[in-house]
Amino acid sequence: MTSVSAVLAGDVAAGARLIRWLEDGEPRGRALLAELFAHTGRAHLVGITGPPGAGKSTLVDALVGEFRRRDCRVGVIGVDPSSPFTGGAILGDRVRMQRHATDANVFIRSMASRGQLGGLARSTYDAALVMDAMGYDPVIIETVGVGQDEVEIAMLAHTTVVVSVPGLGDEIQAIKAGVLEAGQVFVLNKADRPGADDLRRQLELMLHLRAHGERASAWEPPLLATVATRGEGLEAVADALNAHAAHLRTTGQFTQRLGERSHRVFVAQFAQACAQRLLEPARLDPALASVVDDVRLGRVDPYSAVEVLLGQLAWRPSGAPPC
Ligand SMILES: Nc1nc2c(ncn2[C@@H]2O[C@H](COP(=O)(O)OP(=O)(O)O)[C@@H](O)[C@H]2O)c(=O)[nH]1
Ligand SMILES: [Mg+2]
Repeated sequence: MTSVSAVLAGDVAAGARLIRWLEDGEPRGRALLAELFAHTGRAHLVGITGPPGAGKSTLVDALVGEFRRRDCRVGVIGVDPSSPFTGGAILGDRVRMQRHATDANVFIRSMASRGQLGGLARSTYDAALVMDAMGYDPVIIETVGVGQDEVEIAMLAHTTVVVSVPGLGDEIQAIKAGVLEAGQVFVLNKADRPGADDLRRQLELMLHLRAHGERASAWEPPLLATVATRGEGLEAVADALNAHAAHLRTTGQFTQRLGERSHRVFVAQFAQACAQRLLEPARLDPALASVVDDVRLGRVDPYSAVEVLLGQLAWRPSGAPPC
Protein backbone atom coordinates (compact mmCIF):
# COMPACT_ATOMS: atom_id res chain seq x y z
CA MET A 1 0.00 0.00 0.00
CA THR A 2 1.48 3.30 -1.03
CA SER A 3 -0.58 5.98 0.64
CA VAL A 4 0.07 9.29 2.34
CA SER A 5 -0.47 7.73 5.75
CA ALA A 6 1.89 4.83 5.01
CA VAL A 7 4.69 7.19 3.98
CA LEU A 8 4.05 9.48 6.95
CA ALA A 9 4.15 6.46 9.26
CA GLY A 10 7.63 5.74 7.93
CA ASP A 11 6.70 2.59 5.98
CA VAL A 12 9.96 1.80 4.20
CA ALA A 13 8.38 -0.13 1.32
CA ALA A 14 5.90 2.69 0.67
CA GLY A 15 8.66 5.32 0.80
CA ALA A 16 10.90 3.35 -1.54
CA ARG A 17 8.06 2.86 -4.02
CA LEU A 18 7.20 6.55 -3.99
CA ILE A 19 10.83 7.51 -4.63
CA ARG A 20 10.88 5.11 -7.60
CA TRP A 21 7.64 6.55 -9.01
CA LEU A 22 9.08 10.05 -8.74
CA GLU A 23 12.28 8.96 -10.46
CA ASP A 24 10.24 7.47 -13.29
CA GLY A 25 8.12 10.62 -13.55
CA GLU A 26 4.91 8.73 -12.80
CA PRO A 27 1.87 11.01 -12.24
CA ARG A 28 0.71 9.04 -9.17
CA GLY A 29 4.10 9.83 -7.58
CA ARG A 30 3.61 13.56 -8.14
CA ALA A 31 0.04 13.40 -6.80
CA LEU A 32 1.21 11.70 -3.61
CA LEU A 33 4.08 14.15 -3.19
CA ALA A 34 1.66 17.08 -3.46
CA GLU A 35 -0.27 15.67 -0.51
CA LEU A 36 2.87 14.97 1.48
CA PHE A 37 4.45 18.34 0.91
CA ALA A 38 2.74 19.97 3.90
CA HIS A 39 4.49 17.42 6.11
CA THR A 40 8.00 18.28 4.92
CA GLY A 41 10.44 20.94 6.04
CA ARG A 42 11.54 19.36 9.30
CA ALA A 43 14.61 17.37 8.28
CA HIS A 44 18.10 18.80 8.34
CA LEU A 45 19.57 18.12 4.90
CA VAL A 46 23.29 17.50 4.93
CA GLY A 47 25.32 17.31 1.72
CA ILE A 48 28.68 15.54 1.80
CA THR A 49 30.98 16.31 -1.09
CA GLY A 50 34.60 15.68 -1.96
CA PRO A 51 36.76 13.89 -4.52
CA PRO A 52 36.30 10.16 -5.22
CA GLY A 53 38.14 8.04 -2.69
CA ALA A 54 38.12 10.75 -0.01
CA GLY A 55 36.27 8.41 2.30
CA LYS A 56 32.84 10.03 2.01
CA SER A 57 30.92 6.75 2.17
CA THR A 58 33.00 5.56 5.11
CA LEU A 59 32.37 8.89 6.78
CA VAL A 60 28.63 8.74 6.13
CA ASP A 61 28.51 5.21 7.54
CA ALA A 62 30.31 6.35 10.71
CA LEU A 63 28.12 9.45 10.92
CA VAL A 64 24.99 7.31 10.69
CA GLY A 65 26.35 5.30 13.63
CA GLU A 66 26.96 8.50 15.59
CA PHE A 67 23.45 9.85 14.93
CA ARG A 68 21.92 6.49 15.80
CA ARG A 69 23.68 6.67 19.17
CA ARG A 70 21.86 9.98 19.58
CA ASP A 71 18.57 8.26 18.78
CA CYS A 72 18.03 10.01 15.46
CA ARG A 73 16.36 8.29 12.52
CA VAL A 74 18.74 8.84 9.62
CA GLY A 75 18.11 9.02 5.87
CA VAL A 76 20.97 8.51 3.42
CA ILE A 77 20.95 9.33 -0.29
CA GLY A 78 23.92 8.13 -2.31
CA VAL A 79 24.44 10.06 -5.52
CA ASP A 80 26.97 8.60 -7.87
CA PRO A 81 26.96 9.81 -11.46
CA SER A 82 29.45 7.15 -12.50
CA SER A 83 27.20 4.28 -11.51
CA PRO A 84 25.47 3.77 -14.89
CA PHE A 85 28.88 2.96 -16.34
CA THR A 86 30.50 0.93 -13.62
CA GLY A 87 27.87 0.02 -11.06
CA GLY A 88 30.82 -0.57 -8.77
CA ALA A 89 30.78 2.46 -6.56
CA ILE A 90 27.19 2.13 -5.47
CA LEU A 91 27.60 -1.57 -4.87
CA GLY A 92 30.61 -0.76 -2.71
CA ASP A 93 28.59 1.81 -0.79
CA ARG A 94 25.79 -0.71 -0.23
CA VAL A 95 28.25 -3.19 1.22
CA ARG A 96 29.78 -0.48 3.38
CA MET A 97 26.35 0.48 4.69
CA GLN A 98 25.45 -3.14 5.39
CA ARG A 99 25.70 -2.83 9.14
CA HIS A 100 22.83 -0.34 9.03
CA ALA A 101 20.81 -2.33 6.50
CA THR A 102 18.71 -4.14 9.07
CA ASP A 103 18.13 -1.03 11.17
CA ALA A 104 14.59 0.24 10.50
CA ASN A 105 15.67 3.68 11.67
CA VAL A 106 18.13 4.04 8.80
CA PHE A 107 16.80 4.47 5.26
CA ILE A 108 19.36 4.28 2.45
CA ARG A 109 18.68 4.97 -1.24
CA SER A 110 21.07 5.22 -4.16
CA MET A 111 20.23 7.57 -6.99
CA ALA A 112 21.54 6.94 -10.47
CA SER A 113 21.78 9.57 -13.16
CA ARG A 114 19.68 8.86 -16.23
CA GLY A 115 21.94 11.09 -18.24
CA GLN A 116 19.49 13.95 -18.05
CA LEU A 117 21.02 17.29 -17.15
CA GLY A 118 19.76 18.35 -13.77
CA GLY A 119 17.99 15.00 -13.41
CA LEU A 120 20.12 13.96 -10.48
CA ALA A 121 19.47 17.19 -8.64
CA ARG A 122 15.73 16.71 -9.05
CA SER A 123 15.61 13.07 -7.99
CA THR A 124 17.75 13.92 -5.00
CA TYR A 125 15.37 16.73 -4.08
CA ASP A 126 12.40 14.36 -4.41
CA ALA A 127 14.00 11.59 -2.37
CA ALA A 128 14.98 14.05 0.36
CA LEU A 129 11.38 15.30 0.53
CA VAL A 130 10.05 11.76 0.89
CA MET A 131 12.55 10.92 3.64
CA ASP A 132 11.72 14.21 5.35
CA ALA A 133 7.99 13.32 5.30
CA MET A 134 8.86 9.84 6.62
CA GLY A 135 10.40 11.47 9.67
CA TYR A 136 14.09 10.90 8.96
CA ASP A 137 16.29 13.63 10.37
CA PRO A 138 19.01 14.27 9.37
CA VAL A 139 18.99 13.27 5.72
CA ILE A 140 22.56 12.85 4.52
CA ILE A 141 23.32 13.17 0.80
CA GLU A 142 26.64 11.84 -0.47
CA THR A 143 27.81 13.24 -3.77
CA VAL A 144 31.06 13.21 -5.73
CA GLY A 145 32.40 16.73 -5.86
CA VAL A 146 33.51 16.72 -9.46
CA GLY A 147 30.84 18.12 -11.76
CA GLN A 148 28.47 21.05 -11.80
CA ASP A 149 25.52 18.79 -11.07
CA GLU A 150 27.20 17.46 -7.95
CA VAL A 151 28.12 20.88 -6.62
CA GLU A 152 24.52 21.89 -7.27
CA ILE A 153 23.26 18.91 -5.26
CA ALA A 154 25.58 19.77 -2.40
CA MET A 155 24.33 23.34 -2.47
CA LEU A 156 20.75 22.15 -2.25
CA ALA A 157 21.38 20.98 1.30
CA HIS A 158 21.09 23.04 4.48
CA THR A 159 24.64 22.19 5.37
CA THR A 160 27.41 21.20 2.98
CA VAL A 161 30.33 19.20 4.32
CA VAL A 162 33.45 19.43 2.16
CA VAL A 163 35.74 16.43 2.62
CA SER A 164 39.45 16.75 1.83
CA VAL A 165 42.17 14.14 2.16
CA PRO A 166 45.94 14.28 2.08
CA GLY A 167 47.78 12.76 -0.83
CA LEU A 168 45.39 13.37 -3.70
CA GLY A 169 47.18 16.47 -4.90
CA ASP A 170 44.23 18.12 -6.56
CA GLU A 171 41.92 18.53 -3.57
CA ILE A 172 42.84 22.16 -3.09
CA GLN A 173 42.06 22.85 -6.74
CA ALA A 174 38.68 21.20 -6.40
CA ILE A 175 37.94 23.36 -3.39
CA LYS A 176 39.11 26.52 -5.13
CA ALA A 177 36.76 25.78 -8.00
CA GLY A 178 33.81 26.92 -5.93
CA VAL A 179 33.14 24.25 -3.35
CA LEU A 180 34.89 26.37 -0.74
CA GLU A 181 32.17 28.99 -0.95
CA ALA A 182 29.49 26.34 -0.61
CA GLY A 183 30.97 24.55 2.42
CA GLN A 184 29.84 25.18 6.00
CA VAL A 185 31.73 22.31 7.62
CA PHE A 186 35.17 21.18 6.47
CA VAL A 187 36.42 17.69 7.21
CA LEU A 188 39.98 16.60 6.82
CA ASN A 189 39.56 12.84 6.56
CA LYS A 190 42.36 10.24 6.59
CA ALA A 191 44.07 12.31 9.26
CA ASP A 192 46.12 9.17 9.91
CA ARG A 193 47.84 9.51 6.53
CA PRO A 194 51.07 11.38 5.72
CA GLY A 195 50.55 14.96 4.56
CA ALA A 196 47.61 15.61 6.89
CA ASP A 197 49.41 18.46 8.68
CA ASP A 198 50.32 20.19 5.41
CA LEU A 199 46.76 19.94 4.18
CA ARG A 200 45.44 21.27 7.48
CA ARG A 201 47.65 24.35 7.17
CA GLN A 202 46.50 24.96 3.58
CA LEU A 203 42.85 24.58 4.51
CA GLU A 204 43.22 26.83 7.53
CA LEU A 205 44.77 29.51 5.35
CA MET A 206 41.93 29.27 2.83
CA LEU A 207 39.27 29.40 5.51
CA HIS A 208 41.02 32.40 7.03
CA LEU A 209 41.01 34.19 3.67
CA ARG A 210 37.37 33.32 3.19
CA ALA A 211 36.41 34.56 6.68
CA HIS A 212 38.03 37.87 5.79
CA GLY A 213 35.46 38.55 3.14
CA GLU A 214 32.43 37.70 5.26
CA ARG A 215 30.26 39.50 7.77
CA ALA A 216 31.32 39.09 11.38
CA SER A 217 27.98 37.55 12.37
CA ALA A 218 28.17 34.84 9.70
CA TRP A 219 28.76 31.19 10.50
CA GLU A 220 32.40 30.34 10.94
CA PRO A 221 33.06 27.03 9.18
CA PRO A 222 34.92 24.61 11.44
CA LEU A 223 37.73 22.41 10.16
CA LEU A 224 37.55 18.95 11.72
CA ALA A 225 40.01 16.07 11.44
CA THR A 226 38.63 12.53 11.16
CA VAL A 227 39.76 8.97 10.65
CA ALA A 228 36.50 7.63 9.28
CA THR A 229 37.64 4.00 9.16
CA ARG A 230 38.14 4.08 12.93
CA GLY A 231 35.19 6.36 13.66
CA GLU A 232 37.52 9.01 15.08
CA GLY A 233 36.36 12.63 15.12
CA LEU A 234 32.78 11.80 14.17
CA GLU A 235 31.28 13.14 17.39
CA ALA A 236 32.70 16.56 16.57
CA VAL A 237 31.31 16.36 13.02
CA ALA A 238 27.82 15.49 14.31
CA ASP A 239 28.08 18.33 16.85
CA ALA A 240 29.10 20.78 14.11
CA LEU A 241 26.18 19.69 11.94
CA ASN A 242 23.73 20.19 14.80
CA ALA A 243 25.31 23.55 15.61
CA HIS A 244 24.91 24.69 12.01
CA ALA A 245 21.29 23.54 11.92
CA ALA A 246 20.67 25.51 15.12
CA HIS A 247 22.41 28.54 13.60
CA LEU A 248 20.19 28.33 10.52
CA ARG A 249 17.07 28.02 12.67
CA THR A 250 17.85 31.00 14.88
CA THR A 251 18.64 33.20 11.87
CA GLY A 252 15.55 32.12 9.95
CA GLN A 253 17.65 30.56 7.21
CA PHE A 254 16.48 26.99 7.77
CA THR A 255 13.15 27.44 6.00
CA GLN A 256 14.60 30.08 3.70
CA ARG A 257 17.08 27.56 2.31
CA LEU A 258 14.32 25.05 1.75
CA GLY A 259 12.41 27.69 -0.14
CA GLU A 260 15.41 28.47 -2.33
CA ARG A 261 15.78 24.78 -3.03
CA SER A 262 12.15 24.46 -4.09
CA HIS A 263 12.49 27.61 -6.19
CA ARG A 264 15.45 26.18 -8.13
CA VAL A 265 13.55 22.98 -8.83
CA PHE A 266 10.50 25.01 -9.85
CA VAL A 267 12.44 27.17 -12.31
CA ALA A 268 14.14 24.17 -13.90
CA GLN A 269 10.89 22.23 -14.11
CA PHE A 270 8.96 25.21 -15.48
CA ALA A 271 11.56 25.92 -18.16
CA GLN A 272 11.52 22.28 -19.23
CA ALA A 273 7.71 22.15 -19.33
CA CYS A 274 7.50 25.40 -21.31
CA ALA A 275 10.07 24.26 -23.83
CA GLN A 276 8.20 21.02 -24.35
CA ARG A 277 4.88 22.80 -24.81
CA LEU A 278 6.35 25.25 -27.28
CA LEU A 279 8.34 22.70 -29.24
CA GLU A 280 5.40 20.36 -29.71
CA PRO A 281 3.32 22.79 -31.86
CA ALA A 282 6.53 23.97 -33.53
CA ARG A 283 7.10 20.45 -34.76
CA LEU A 284 3.64 20.33 -36.34
CA ASP A 285 3.77 23.78 -37.92
CA PRO A 286 5.84 23.67 -41.15
CA ALA A 287 7.06 27.27 -40.81
CA LEU A 288 8.33 26.68 -37.28
CA ALA A 289 9.57 23.16 -37.95
CA SER A 290 11.87 24.53 -40.63
CA VAL A 291 13.66 26.63 -38.00
CA VAL A 292 14.25 23.53 -35.92
CA ASP A 293 15.42 21.66 -39.03
CA ASP A 294 17.78 24.51 -39.90
CA VAL A 295 19.55 24.00 -36.58
CA ARG A 296 19.90 20.26 -37.22
CA LEU A 297 21.27 20.87 -40.71
CA GLY A 298 23.74 23.46 -39.49
CA ARG A 299 22.16 26.29 -41.49
CA VAL A 300 21.67 28.50 -38.48
CA ASP A 301 23.28 28.76 -35.05
CA PRO A 302 21.14 27.61 -32.11
CA TYR A 303 20.97 31.04 -30.47
CA SER A 304 19.56 32.77 -33.56
CA ALA A 305 17.09 29.91 -33.95
CA VAL A 306 15.78 30.53 -30.42
CA GLU A 307 15.24 34.21 -31.25
CA VAL A 308 13.47 33.39 -34.53
CA LEU A 309 11.25 30.81 -32.88
CA LEU A 310 10.34 33.10 -29.98
CA GLY A 311 9.58 35.89 -32.43
CA GLN A 312 7.30 33.70 -34.49
CA LEU A 313 5.50 32.28 -31.50
CA ALA A 314 4.92 35.72 -30.01
CA TRP A 315 2.64 36.99 -32.81
CA ARG A 316 0.77 33.75 -33.39
CA PRO A 317 -2.94 34.52 -32.99
CA SER A 318 -3.74 31.16 -31.37
CA GLY A 319 -1.10 32.11 -28.84
CA ALA A 320 1.36 29.81 -27.24
CA PRO A 321 1.59 29.81 -23.46
CA PRO A 322 3.23 33.05 -22.34
CA CYS A 323 6.59 31.79 -21.19
N1 LIG B 1 43.64 5.42 6.09
C1 LIG B 1 42.37 5.79 5.97
N2 LIG B 1 41.61 5.26 4.99
C2 LIG B 1 40.32 5.65 4.90
C3 LIG B 1 39.75 6.59 5.80
N3 LIG B 1 38.47 6.79 5.44
C4 LIG B 1 38.23 6.02 4.36
N4 LIG B 1 39.35 5.32 4.03
C5 LIG B 1 39.49 4.37 2.92
O1 LIG B 1 39.45 5.09 1.69
C6 LIG B 1 38.87 4.29 0.66
C7 LIG B 1 37.76 5.05 -0.04
O2 LIG B 1 36.68 5.23 0.85
P1 LIG B 1 35.21 5.56 0.38
O3 LIG B 1 34.42 5.77 1.62
O4 LIG B 1 34.71 4.56 -0.59
O5 LIG B 1 35.45 6.93 -0.40
P2 LIG B 1 34.41 7.80 -1.30
O6 LIG B 1 34.72 7.48 -2.73
O7 LIG B 1 34.76 9.21 -0.99
O8 LIG B 1 33.03 7.42 -0.89
C8 LIG B 1 38.39 3.01 1.34
O9 LIG B 1 39.32 1.99 1.10
C9 LIG B 1 38.33 3.39 2.80
O10 LIG B 1 38.54 2.27 3.65
C10 LIG B 1 40.60 7.12 6.85
O11 LIG B 1 40.20 7.98 7.64
N5 LIG B 1 41.88 6.68 6.87
MG1 LIG C 1 31.29 6.85 -1.98
